[in-house]
Amino acid sequence: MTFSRLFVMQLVGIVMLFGILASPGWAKNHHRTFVIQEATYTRLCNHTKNILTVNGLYPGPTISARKGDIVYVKVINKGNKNITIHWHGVNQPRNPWSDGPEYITQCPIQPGGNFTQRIEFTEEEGTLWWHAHSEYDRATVHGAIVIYPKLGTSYPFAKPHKEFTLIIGEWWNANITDVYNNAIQSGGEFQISDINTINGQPGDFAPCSANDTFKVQVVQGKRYLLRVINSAMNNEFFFAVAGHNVTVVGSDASYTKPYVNEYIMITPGQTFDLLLEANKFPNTSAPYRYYIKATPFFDGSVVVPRDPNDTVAILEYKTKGTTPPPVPLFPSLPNFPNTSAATTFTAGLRSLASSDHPVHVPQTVDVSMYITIAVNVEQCPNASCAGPFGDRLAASLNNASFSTPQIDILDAYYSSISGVYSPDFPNQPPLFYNFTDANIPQQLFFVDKSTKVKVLEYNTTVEIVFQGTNILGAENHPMHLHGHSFYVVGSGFGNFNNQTDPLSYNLVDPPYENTVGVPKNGWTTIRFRAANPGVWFMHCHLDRHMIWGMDTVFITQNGNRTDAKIFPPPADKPRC
Ligand SMILES: *[C@@H]1O[C@H](CO)[C@@H](O)[C@H](O)[C@H]1NC(C)=O
Ligand SMILES: *[C@@H]1O[C@H](CO)[C@@H](O)[C@H](O)[C@H]1NC(C)=O
Ligand SMILES: *[C@@H]1O[C@H](CO)[C@@H](O)[C@H](O)[C@H]1NC(C)=O
Ligand SMILES: *[C@@H]1O[C@H](CO)[C@@H](O)[C@H](O)[C@H]1NC(C)=O
Ligand SMILES: *[C@@H]1O[C@H](CO)[C@@H](O)[C@H](O)[C@H]1NC(C)=O
Ligand SMILES: *[C@@H]1O[C@H](CO)[C@@H](O)[C@H](O)[C@H]1NC(C)=O
Ligand SMILES: *[C@@H]1O[C@H](CO)[C@@H](O)[C@H](O)[C@H]1NC(C)=O
Ligand SMILES: *[C@@H]1O[C@H](CO)[C@@H](O)[C@H](O)[C@H]1NC(C)=O
Ligand SMILES: *[C@@H]1O[C@H](CO)[C@@H](O)[C@H](O)[C@H]1NC(C)=O
Ligand SMILES: *[C@@H]1O[C@H](CO)[C@@H](O)[C@H](O)[C@H]1NC(C)=O
Ligand SMILES: *[C@@H]1O[C@H](CO)[C@@H](O)[C@H](O)[C@H]1NC(C)=O
Ligand SMILES: CC(=O)N[C@H]1CO[C@H](CO)[C@@H](O)[C@@H]1O
Ligand SMILES: [Cu+2]
Repeated sequence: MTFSRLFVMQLVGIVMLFGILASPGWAKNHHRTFVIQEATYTRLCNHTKNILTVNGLYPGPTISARKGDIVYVKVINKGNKNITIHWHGVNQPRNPWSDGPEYITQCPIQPGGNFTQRIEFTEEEGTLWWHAHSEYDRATVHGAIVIYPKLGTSYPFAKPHKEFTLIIGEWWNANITDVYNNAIQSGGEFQISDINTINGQPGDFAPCSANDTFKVQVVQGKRYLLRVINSAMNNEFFFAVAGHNVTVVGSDASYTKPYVNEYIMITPGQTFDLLLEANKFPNTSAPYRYYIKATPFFDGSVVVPRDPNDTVAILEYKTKGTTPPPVPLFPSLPNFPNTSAATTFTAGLRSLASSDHPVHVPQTVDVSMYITIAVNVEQCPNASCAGPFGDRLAASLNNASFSTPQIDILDAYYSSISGVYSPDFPNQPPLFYNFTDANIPQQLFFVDKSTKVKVLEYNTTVEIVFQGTNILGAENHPMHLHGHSFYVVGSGFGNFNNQTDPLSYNLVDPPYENTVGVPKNGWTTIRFRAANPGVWFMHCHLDRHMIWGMDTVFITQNGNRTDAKIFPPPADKPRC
């Protein structure tokens, strides 16, 4: 028996292969079924345990489509708990109903229930992913989304010989529902994962994983596309392939200018499309196997519990004739706290900005927001919680710590149900001080819960300056916006200076992303046009920060034209 000895991994391979082979025959609109169910896995050699899955697969099935397609996914909950599914990075124009975050755009699908979600790929092209958006379920309930160019169009780079999807994840030996419930009940930290994985496998240094370590098999002289997804709950990663540079050609399903690197840094929620030239064999003095390695990046100013384990896959040249000795070679990756290595990589990303793939960067701003990001505490009666000072861990945006309501905000908005949320999320923090100071006064640590949303008029342009703070420790926060990608026009360290920092904005070819890392004790500016009417969650993609309240919601109102209004709700929308 081996670590998650997954006969199902082979199934995933077959499904993916079938997807690619079958691609010319796809209907423009197609249907998939996702059955939420527990499946039994053997892990760490000897133990078997159940995990929640889609269709018994871990990672779950890949959704393949072309730009312009609509995929209907019937999600049937045969598990024993509430669940929702989110299509991460898909804009879902006018259709927040299918977006998925629990109690934001829908009530959960209860055990025995089902819900058919409509996923329309309008501007996305490249790699995205789907995942559960309820409690801590996405730890095991996630999979890839691959969006190919429309028929008759092609990649803006030479067609790769073959493609591979690499999903980086975190594995818990524990029951995920227990991990979630324990943290919620105690008010303290979440139990950390036991090991990090690539396509469900930690790699051949972990006990019993050797035979199942994921292999990328290549042929000398060919070019490959690696679709890399970070599905981890809390870990950001440096990622590299030994002996080979990678060329970034896409991020978050948007093409980039080709960008050659020895490594990448990828936050939870992000995806990168990488070209790899298999140019190292034959050369009998060179090894024919190279390690693909992801190592956690963490530069926090205070020590928080984290899973430090590296995870590996293998790049293997298919040999002809004599087989050279298998001498695996490791990539050299930046050390875990290397902020400048992370920043250097991120700062080099540029949109392709070609005539076929143009950018539409808002040059003027209608709504300007300055949003501070913080990890906080919430007062706990009798100091009986497991967080700092006996209080409950919390997190906030502009000092508002988001509390998830009992019925979904979309329903409350659409049906004018009052008392569910308040439309007063502020455009700036209640107090200005040195946000990155080493000694922030303790009274600023505390926050209260509320459900504040920001209402936007249709078609307004929005600029958000995210400001990292040093409350209870600074770190890189991957901020994710539903319903839109945004242009990342600037980033820097320290307090944002509203006089000088805008002078450095890139309004020509900034990267177009759905998740951006706001650097430790630094700031990041994004711009987008609010032309997607609906209710859209915005949150840190470190799951425990999201759960602690590092979130808000944008409600974009309908426009005047009939094609600028939210679709009517689907009849099978889950009820609370
Ligand atoms: C698996 O079980 C066998 C016998 O029960 C034991 O000797 C071995 O150490 C176990 N291996 C691991 C990795 O736990
Ligand atoms: C986790 O434990 C709960 C009971 O505490 C159980 O109902 C559930 O099936 C378990 N989940 C998995 C995936 O094993
Ligand atoms: C989906 O839910 C509807 C309404 O409860 C029910 O009639 C139908 O049988 C369910 N379908 C499946 C496949 O579970
Ligand atoms: C790996 O496979 C080899 C050959 O099939 C087998 O002898 C060995 O026991 C396997 N190792 C593990 C950890 O499953
Ligand atoms: C990778 O790129 C760097 C800088 O562009 C270069 O110095 C290095 O030789 C390249 N490495 C390989 C293996 O091509
Ligand atoms: C073969 O590989 C070795 C080790 O990577 C390298 O030093 C040598 O230059 C390579 N030779 C050729 C012809 O590429
Ligand atoms: C803010 O605090 C940081 C860290 O203590 C310090 O380096 C910086 O000079 C301070 N900035 C201002 C404007 O006081
Ligand atoms: C949105 O605003 C832009 C710029 O003001 C304008 O060109 C465009 O027509 C507007 N779109 C809609 C749908 O109103
Ligand atoms: C610029 O920042 C200062 C604080 O540094 C603040 O008082 C002022 O209101 C800001 N101006 C604008 C236009 O946001
Ligand atoms: C909708 O029409 C009204 C009345 O003509 C106008 O005042 C308003 O600005 C329009 N709203 C948008 C978002 O275009
Ligand atoms: C499942 O969802 C329903 C509907 O929102 C809710 O009433 C119920 O409390 C949820 N169950 C759990 C265990 O959270
Ligand atoms: C399987 C494995 O190697 N797990 C390691 C992950 O990291 C922790 C902390 O260093 C180790 O204790 C585990 O052994
Ligand atoms: Cu965060």
